[in-house]
Amino acid sequence: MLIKTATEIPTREITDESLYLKRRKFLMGAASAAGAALLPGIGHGATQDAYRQLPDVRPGPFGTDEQPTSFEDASSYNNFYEFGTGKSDPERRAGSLRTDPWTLKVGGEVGKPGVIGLESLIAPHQLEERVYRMRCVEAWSMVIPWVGIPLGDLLTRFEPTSKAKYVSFQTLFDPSQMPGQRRNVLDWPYVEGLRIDEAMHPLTILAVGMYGRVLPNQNGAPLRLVVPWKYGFKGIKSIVSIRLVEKEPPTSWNLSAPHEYGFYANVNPEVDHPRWSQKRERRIGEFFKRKTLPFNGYAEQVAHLYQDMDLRANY
Ligand SMILES: Nc1nc2c(c(=O)[nH]1)N[C@H]1C(S)=C(S)[C@@H](COP(=O)(O)O)O[C@H]1N2
Ligand SMILES: [Mo]
Repeated sequence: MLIKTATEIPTREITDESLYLKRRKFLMGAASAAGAALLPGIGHGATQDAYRQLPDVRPGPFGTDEQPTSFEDASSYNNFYEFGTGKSDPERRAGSLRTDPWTLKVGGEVGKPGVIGLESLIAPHQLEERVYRMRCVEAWSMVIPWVGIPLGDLLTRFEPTSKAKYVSFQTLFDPSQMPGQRRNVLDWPYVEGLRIDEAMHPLTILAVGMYGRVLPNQNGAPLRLVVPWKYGFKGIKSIVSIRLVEKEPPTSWNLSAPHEYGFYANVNPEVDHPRWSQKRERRIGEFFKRKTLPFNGYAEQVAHLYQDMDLRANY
């Protein structure tokens, strides 16, 4: 008989199988949430439970104990120019993005380049929750419980070569799914970059969820970057390609307005944006402004990465 009784199945096999099934489910969840958003009357203001819960998430390091922003605010006040330039456009329009199946291409200066499905990309890793302070260059901030994996752990699997000095990221380009790409508000596709030590830093994560659930499309489903000591625009959404490269890669906001947005984009209350101060910020959901902290409060973890740099010149 080839059919094993339950007691004969080694524990490891059971774990792997159930993990596999749960992971399958989380990706299907992303698809059904996107589907629901296309139905009239659903999608706008969808509550948290419209999104599939992620299994096996453990608390990760570096979390803040500050009060998280409400899910409703975090999923309805967004920047995602692929779906329009207004803050409420992404929630209203991102239902047209298909997130399943999804593949990521990893290439450039790596020993093992590849194209990999989201499921296999995430499967070898333990999902972690990281409650991070986030701050937009427009001087508003949020606290978001992200679910993801350290970017460094993932990059290591592809075996970066000694020439890998930077990491370059690219968002999907498909105007049929991303109607904002029919207008030239940015040079599409959206691109971002990090220096290799920033990318490998344990604070830097690739997020697949928030609030314990799969990412809403408007927040960058199914895979987005989260770098909590930098302005929000570094957090590129709906990533399809990661390349390790030798030279500093172009970044979308620097390309569009080089005097306003630099490559580093570290949160720095001492360096004003040319059109407004960066000294304070409004936490979404609060009335009074609060002081902006250097590196968004993560100086202890990351200031050493920039010790020999003039952060006024390298903004
Ligand atoms: N592809 C893409 N990624 C993007 C953007 C965008 O327009 N397109 N906007 C950025 C900006 S300016 C911010 S503040 C954050 C907002 O992330 P959130 O909507 O999840 O808060 O996403 C960033 N990532
Ligand atoms: Mo932003």
